Order: sequence, then C-alpha cells, then structure tokens
Amino acid sequence: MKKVYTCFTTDFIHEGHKNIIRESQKYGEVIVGVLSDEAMVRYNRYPSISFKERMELIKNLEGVSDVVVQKEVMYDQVIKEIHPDYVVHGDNWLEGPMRAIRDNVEKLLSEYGGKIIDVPYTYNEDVRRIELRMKELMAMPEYRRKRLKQLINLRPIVKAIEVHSGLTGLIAEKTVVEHDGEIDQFDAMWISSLCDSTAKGKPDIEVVDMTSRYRTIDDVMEVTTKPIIFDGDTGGKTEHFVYTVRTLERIGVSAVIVEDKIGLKKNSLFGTEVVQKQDTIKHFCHKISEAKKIQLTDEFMIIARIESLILEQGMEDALNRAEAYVKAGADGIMIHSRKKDPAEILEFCDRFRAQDKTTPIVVVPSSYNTITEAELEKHGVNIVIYANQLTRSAFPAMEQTAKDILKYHRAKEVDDRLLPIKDIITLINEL
Ligand code: SPV
Ligand code: MG
Repeated sequence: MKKVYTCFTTDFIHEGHKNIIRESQKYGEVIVGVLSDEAMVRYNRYPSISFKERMELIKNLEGVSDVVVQKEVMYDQVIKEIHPDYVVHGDNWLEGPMRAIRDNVEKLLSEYGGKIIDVPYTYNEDVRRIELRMKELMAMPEYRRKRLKQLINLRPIVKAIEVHSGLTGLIAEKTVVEHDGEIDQFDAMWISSLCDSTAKGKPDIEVVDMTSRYRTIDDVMEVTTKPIIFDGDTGGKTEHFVYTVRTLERIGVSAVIVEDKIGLKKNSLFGTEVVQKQDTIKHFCHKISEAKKIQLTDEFMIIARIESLILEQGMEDALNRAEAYVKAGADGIMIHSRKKDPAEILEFCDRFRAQDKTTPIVVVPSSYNTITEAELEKHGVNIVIYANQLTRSAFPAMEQTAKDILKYHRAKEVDDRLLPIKDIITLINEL
C-alpha cells in the first residue's frame, strides 16, 4: 500500500479537511501530520486546544490510519522519516508565501520520485464561517491576553512591531514574507506612545490621555488577533496606574511597559539633551507592587523599563534597578539605550542573565539597529520591539506625495508609487 502524507494546521475540522482525507485515501493509506504548537504559532495559527487534543481529534477522523507530529513548518524531517509516495495539500499553497512550503516539499519528493497532489481548496459558506470563527476566537480577551506569555515560551525571540491604528494593525497582523526558504511574520504588536502621539500630531509627553490611548487599542483590537504590548509611559501616579492596569488586563492587552521616569516625561531618544528625571528605586518599586496586587490573572505582564543608560546613570545603576524591580514583582525588564553601538545593551543582558536566568528581557533597537534578532537571542533577549519604523516610513512617503501633487498640479506623477485603487478598496475584508 502506498503512503500518503498530509499536514493539518487546525483545531476545527471542516468539510475542507474531510475532502483532503477523502482525496488522500484514493492514493493509499493516509498519515496525517499534526503541526506542533511551536510551528503553529510561527504561522499565526494559534491553537485553541492542546497539542494532545489536536492529535486525538485528527486520529479519530474517518480515513486516517496514523497521526504523527510535524515539528517544523517545512517538511524536511517528516519526509525523511515517512518517505511518503504522495503529499496532499489544498491548492491554496500554490500562491503567496505558502508557495515556499510547496517548493520545499517538491524538492524533497523529487529526490526519490514522490508526488504532490494539489486538491482544489474547499471554500463554501460553512468553511468560511468556521475560519472566521477561529479568527474571532483568537481576538477574544481571554485568548489574546495569554498569548504573549505563551509566545515567550514557544518562540526563540518574540518580534513586536509598532502599531497605532487599525491600518497599521492590519500590517502587523497580515504581513508574511518568504525569505531564504523560511516563512516569517511578526508575533506581537507594540502600541508606542511616540507613534500614538505622533499620529495625533502631539508630542510624546503623556499629553495624549488614557481614554484616547484606549481608543487606539480598540481600533487595533477590532481588526487583529496578535497580542498587544502597551507603552504605558511613566504610568503617572501610582493611584492612577492601578486603574490603567485593571483596564488593560480586562480588555485583553498582554503587557504594559512602565518606565522609571517621573514628572514631565520626554521621549527617551532625547536622552540627556532635555530635562528628564528618573524615579527613585523605592518609589518605582512601590508603583510596580501596587499594580501587581490589582492584577487578576496570571497572564498579564507588568514590565519595568529602566532608563539608567538613557539618562547616563551607569551600568551598575541599571543592574541594581533590574534586580529591585524584579523583587517588587515585575514580570519582565525592558532595557533601553540610544547609542548606535549595542555594546552597553549586550553587557546589561549578559550581566543580568548571569544573575537571573528567567525574567524576560525586552529591547528596542531603534538606535543600535545593526544588531540582528539572532544576536539578541544569544544574549538572552526574549522580546525585540521595532518601536517606530512604520510611522517613520509612512511620513516621508506621504510628504513626498503631497509635495509632488503641489509641484505638478495633478496626481498623475505620483500614481505609480501608490497602492492601486483596486487594492485599497479590497484591502479590508468585510464580515
Ligand atoms: C515608544 O515607542 O514610544 C517608546 C520607545 O517608548 S522610544 O521612543 O525609543 O522611547
Ligand atoms: Mg514611549
């Protein structure tokens, strides 16, 4: 009997999956690969049931003779082990970034004469409804909130990108690339105070109030499922910060990052060029511990941001603060620097990791942007935040367009760098 392999990335079975199994049965005995949690999150397919439950679910389907674990998005390992005569998949992998997976399978099968069977993708009302439901479920607060902690355990490094609107949220949610035979996307979103303020034409000095910041979160949440890390600035007064934590946790935000500055906050990238004051260790620890008492779930994270390097207070001060903030209950440490050279960040990470093996480290490589994710990971970093690049890329593009329309007294000259009208009207999916 010939061996037929197909891989499932789902925890809801619909007609499309049943059809794949029926088609597979025509060629031989059907072995189904169940994608591991680690591989599923790379795909932004977040499992709503455990891996064991997924194995059970698929094992019990009619026509399935065996189930195996597929640990990676790419098929190298399973094909090596199973040596299937056929690999069956929906024909939706013929286009877009999933094509890279098909190319990988084709190459592996060609080495011994195996074949791919592309089955026409089933897209009926029922399938559409189930897929929509899966997505909607992931947007619910109880699913979204816990995802950041889960991702820290499942991903070598969690990658977050700045968002400040529904549109930038969609970019963070949907952008997938295929590069060097790997598929990649962002894991999480950062609601930057700088970019949220800038989008409103305001300076980054906590002048955009919390009600307005919550509106931004809501706009993003409406159209996305990925976890949110909220830039809480200084958190304001402790008595106010506890309310912020309560709200963020309730609506499904995964983490707030609160920085140890006090009084009128200015953006960290100004460093010592403007007057900025760092809080005392005692006062800031009190802010953290009071907020931790308010928290209701184990899932929400309060991450303490250390401004010692920004304010040139030295490495020892940064490390002392890190230790104190963790003792006060902080669930993670963000260390910031505005140097072009990543040396001080890496020194901090190495020394912090020597004394604390587990507390997550968050970094924001805006200035020291030559460092790669892999290097940061080697130094114990858990979350990397690309804090402002979407805003900074949009602004020059919009300004140039405005200038050119003024120059040419018409819009024709700018047209070839614009998103086609057809694409902009179909960019947003209707329910
Ligand atoms: C932000 O994005 O608002 C930040 C990071 O807080 S930074 O702008 O570098 O201070
Ligand atoms: Mg900020």
